[in-house]
Amino acid sequence: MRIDVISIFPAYLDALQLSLAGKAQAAGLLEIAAHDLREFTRDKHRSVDDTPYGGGAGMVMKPEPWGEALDTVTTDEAVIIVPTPSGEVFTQRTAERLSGERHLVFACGRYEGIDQRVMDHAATRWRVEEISLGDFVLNGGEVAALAMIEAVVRLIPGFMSNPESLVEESHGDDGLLEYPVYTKPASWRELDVPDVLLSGNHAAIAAWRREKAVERTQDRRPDLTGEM
Ligand code: 6GU
Repeated sequence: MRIDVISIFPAYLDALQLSLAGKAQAAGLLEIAAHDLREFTRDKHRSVDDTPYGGGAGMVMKPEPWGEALDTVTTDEAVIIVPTPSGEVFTQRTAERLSGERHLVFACGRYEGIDQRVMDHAATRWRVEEISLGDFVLNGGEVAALAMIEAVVRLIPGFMSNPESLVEESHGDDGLLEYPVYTKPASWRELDVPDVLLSGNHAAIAAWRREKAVERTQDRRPDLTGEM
């Protein structure tokens, strides 16, 4: 997979050289490049924003640099992802779908957002998705892009050193949150690991884990259980 990120703060994406994405790049499964939006300006002040038509607070990102940047980095097979709190909500299903793509371009806006014509024009040439991480507001799309990239990249076939760990995790196919996990020592600060996990009875362990996953989901995320 190839991932390009366009931002006025490309240094945010330095974190991708660490950990998961760093390993995937080293293994040749992934190529990530961050681009500075200001490199695509043509005026001497390298300006990327201006006041909103219709008035209101804040600034809006100008269309011209975005047009130039997307024309430069986007290939025919690419999907353009625009992180925005007004997008469709990103879920594990989104991550799974995107992990099968060959090229993702993240267009990270700041301020009050990007001139809508950028997305409208891009949508005439490429697939474009405006995606949100949830119901809260970040100052820009960079941190959201980092989160989405990590969620996608760990699903690329051949990427995880232990792919079994993908089978049983929160937001997996059973729609349940992950059960609680424990490791040694069996007793710590007078708290004991549940006996069943030490029993060696695999059927009993599976049943206990399922019960805890259901309890936890009902308690923390009743919206996932179908009943609100
Ligand atoms: Cl994707 N972007 C921004 N700026 N804020 C957010 C978000 C995205 N998702 C939740 N809040």
